[in-house]
Amino acid sequence: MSSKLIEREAPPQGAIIVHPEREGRASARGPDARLEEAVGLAQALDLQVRDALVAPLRRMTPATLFGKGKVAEIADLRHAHEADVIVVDDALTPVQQRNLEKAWDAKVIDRTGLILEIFARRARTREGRLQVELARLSYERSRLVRTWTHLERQRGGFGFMGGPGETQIEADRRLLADRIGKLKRELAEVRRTRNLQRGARQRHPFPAVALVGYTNAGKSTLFNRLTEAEVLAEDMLFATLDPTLRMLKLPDGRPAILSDTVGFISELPHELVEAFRATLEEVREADVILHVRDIASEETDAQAADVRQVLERLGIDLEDRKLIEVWNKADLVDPEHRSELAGDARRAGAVLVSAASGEGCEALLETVAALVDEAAPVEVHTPAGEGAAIAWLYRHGRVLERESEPDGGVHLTVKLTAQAQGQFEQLFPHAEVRG
Ligand SMILES: Nc1nc2c(ncn2[C@@H]2O[C@H](COP(=O)(O)OP(=O)(O)O)[C@@H](O)[C@H]2O)c(=O)[nH]1
Ligand SMILES: [Mg+2]
Repeated sequence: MSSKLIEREAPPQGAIIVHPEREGRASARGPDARLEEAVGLAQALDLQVRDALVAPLRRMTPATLFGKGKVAEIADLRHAHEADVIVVDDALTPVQQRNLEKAWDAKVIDRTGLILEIFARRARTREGRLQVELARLSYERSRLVRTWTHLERQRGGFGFMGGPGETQIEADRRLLADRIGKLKRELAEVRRTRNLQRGARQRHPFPAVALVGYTNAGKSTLFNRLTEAEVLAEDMLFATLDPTLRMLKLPDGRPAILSDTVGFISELPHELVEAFRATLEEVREADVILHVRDIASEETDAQAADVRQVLERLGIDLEDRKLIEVWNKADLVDPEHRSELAGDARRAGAVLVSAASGEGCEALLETVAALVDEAAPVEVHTPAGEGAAIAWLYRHGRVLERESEPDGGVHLTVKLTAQAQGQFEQLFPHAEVRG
């Protein structure tokens, strides 16, 4: 059995990406756009893409998917580029995968395998990790079943003839079935306690901002750009846990938490839908969602429609959500088109930025701050000697006014998120809070 996915070996470096173009495929996107997406996915795995090509499939070749000529051509490319891995952006049968690995003398990953690997790296919650592992094992199991059927057919269809190969596969299948059963029970257990975990996560009283959008839209670049100014002490909290969560300083000085997410993927293999949902848990809980779009792409409208649909399917109500469209890659738009686009963005309530150059990012942060700010200020009275309470308010909210009173108490007018207010009231029961 192919256990590469389960072992999670470190990914090889150099890669060649091949998008098989099937004739008559009902796809909303052209082959070049799909190839570009596959390249983005490979980069998300830190693969170094050395070459990328669309390979038209003219006739059925069950053993290797591609015809002889194409297999030889890719073998040459693989040697010329010294690539360690070939990504085939489609579903491969286990037999095809094995044959191609032999023909190319390289590791071969298909589309499902690639996406699974990305999800595995990005799953944040325990539930997310279990969900992804379950999808991985189910993927492995489907490969075993197909391999087994294949062997059976080779022997003329007499399954009862047995043999060492079959015994091994049977054992592997049992092992997988056991692990899948165990995972499902764990998952059920985690779900039961999920509400507890949610409560725990809300303990940090900062507003949460989540980046969503298509693969390649520029989420990670924007994530780095928006949080580059300084690495805050609070980052230490997340650093060891999660490289995709970072503190963000809003222009008015308040902190927020920014999360980078797995990108949306066109035509997500159906067996990965649950795992995908699980990796997007934090989007459901965000105060503000930034929908990052590659505005320079020809596919930008189709992609945006897909993203909205996925968010809706996740149960995220876009009507009363605080969602900002971020039109990224403004630097790639030609100059005469640019002012028109800026006008369109204004009318659509979107913010035009370039994560690469930093243009528009300050305006974006202002927009985020304004959205996070909508709660009315609260009046807080702290009795004498509650210096810690005052310091806490400065750290977690925005103090608009401060007045010392004759009895040594302090009166403050503060903007706080609902979570922060709740936590403050728990931590400092002697303070008086009026909304
Ligand atoms: N020209 C330009 N390229 C960008 C910009 N933002 C991101 N990119 C590039 O787009 C590609 C995908 O970016 P990445 O942040 O990885 O996208 P993600 O998949 O959404 O996280 C990378 O090659 C980035 O360098 C931008 O504002 N302008
Ligand atoms: Mg990214």
